[in-house]
Amino acid sequence: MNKRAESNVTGPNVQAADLGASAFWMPYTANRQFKKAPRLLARAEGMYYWTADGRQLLDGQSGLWCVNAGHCRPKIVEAVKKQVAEMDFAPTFNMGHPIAFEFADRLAEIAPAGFSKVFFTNSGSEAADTALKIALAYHRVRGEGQRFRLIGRERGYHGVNFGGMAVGGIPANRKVFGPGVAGVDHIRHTHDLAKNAFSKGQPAHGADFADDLERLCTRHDPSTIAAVIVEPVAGSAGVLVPPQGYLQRLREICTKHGILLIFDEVITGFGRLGQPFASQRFGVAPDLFTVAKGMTNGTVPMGAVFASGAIYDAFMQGPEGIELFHGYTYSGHPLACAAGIGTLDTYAEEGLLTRGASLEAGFEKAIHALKGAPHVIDARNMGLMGAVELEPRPGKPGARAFEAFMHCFEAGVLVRYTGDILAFSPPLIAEPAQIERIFESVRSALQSVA
Ligand code: PXG
Ligand code: PLP
Repeated sequence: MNKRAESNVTGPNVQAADLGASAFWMPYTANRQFKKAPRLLARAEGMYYWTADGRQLLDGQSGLWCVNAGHCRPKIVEAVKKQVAEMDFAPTFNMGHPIAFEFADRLAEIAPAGFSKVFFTNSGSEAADTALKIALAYHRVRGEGQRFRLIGRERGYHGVNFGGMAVGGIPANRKVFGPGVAGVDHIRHTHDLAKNAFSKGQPAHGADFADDLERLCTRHDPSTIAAVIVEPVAGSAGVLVPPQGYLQRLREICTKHGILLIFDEVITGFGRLGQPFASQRFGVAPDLFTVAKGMTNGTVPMGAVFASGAIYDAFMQGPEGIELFHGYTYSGHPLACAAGIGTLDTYAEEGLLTRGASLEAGFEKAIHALKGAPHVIDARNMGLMGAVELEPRPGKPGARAFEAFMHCFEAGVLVRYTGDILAFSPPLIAEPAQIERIFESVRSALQSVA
């Protein structure tokens, strides 16, 4: 037996008391609270997890918005096994391996028209920083190096690295980390409960929130702005669906001023909204877009930036030599590429990149049936992405959503909570009855929450 298996700290039947002294500094987690009462997942298949103590959990959040094809799908597992035995790692700096070229071409095939180039990263955070750097370098190589400003949006999430954090707009993710990147500003968010509560799909009011970009253009002079980055539907902040006409308006303003529009599709990409990518669902084309998560079905970490041929060509017309001084040791990692190809095969064989469209009506009905349940002040949805917002308990923000999450967990359903918002993103293989079970479990949880 190896050391790990012998140890009762990391073995499958971890006792609650064992984790207090664990070396694992957990990400985005209340470590002291969690380690006192850990919730450990040990196995997964299809729509389900099993906990370390053997209980089955219906996965209402696709792991962490990433396992779009469900867990441990055979094609993906086989592809990774084969690749790890054949070639574990190979560099992509001044060298190459066929599978990286193959995966990039496969991605370009399913991308919206014009997005013919793919730059590989290892996460959504790295994809966000890469996209921002490409935007800056693109303007520079075209002789517009004065465009240095980057614009994000309030309540946006673009990962945790310095660039993505700077353009991100969730206060807790920024406040203790100093002044960050210079030249960043934010447009306002699009959440307007007073006008749009319980919207089904895109809210009717708020296209004019996009005009906030004109305000920043006036403030800074638009010729200094390199790019605007937004999530087509904000995920981490609690599923904020863009108002009708909003993204079109943002596109028009960017085009008018020569500003690049970047869509962060880390959550919305790979079928979450019933189309392969959100830009197709909304009929609005960005200049660059980022992906991660569903790209490899969460199996091996990977992210990417998709660029239009025109952006790539601008670099190829620049000085000879390395066109972009940027890349990660693991850009195009063979295991991630193998997982990605297995993922695209699975998506294609089962029609998963558009399956969300056929499930959307049932998902919408089930989530909006929670209108009138205790504490519910909003329900919103698009594709297989949804959120239920709760009235905070006075003096205890976040307590109600956490308790509802715990009730669902005890009842065998895994959902996500953030602040007083419960978020839902089941795998795209979900059956209608499983979707109904998720929301039934939320209903009964809310009846138990004071
Ligand atoms: N952009 C977007 C739009 C994301 O949703 C990232 C970038 C960063 O990706 P990485 O792979 O670096 O984590 C994300 C990640 C949540 C939650 O609770 C959301 C994310 C990650 C973890 C939790 O909603 N999104
Ligand atoms: N730090 C040091 C000292 C390195 O040598 C490297 C890469 O060579 C990095 C950081 C960046 O690591 P990665 O390419 O995995 O992002």
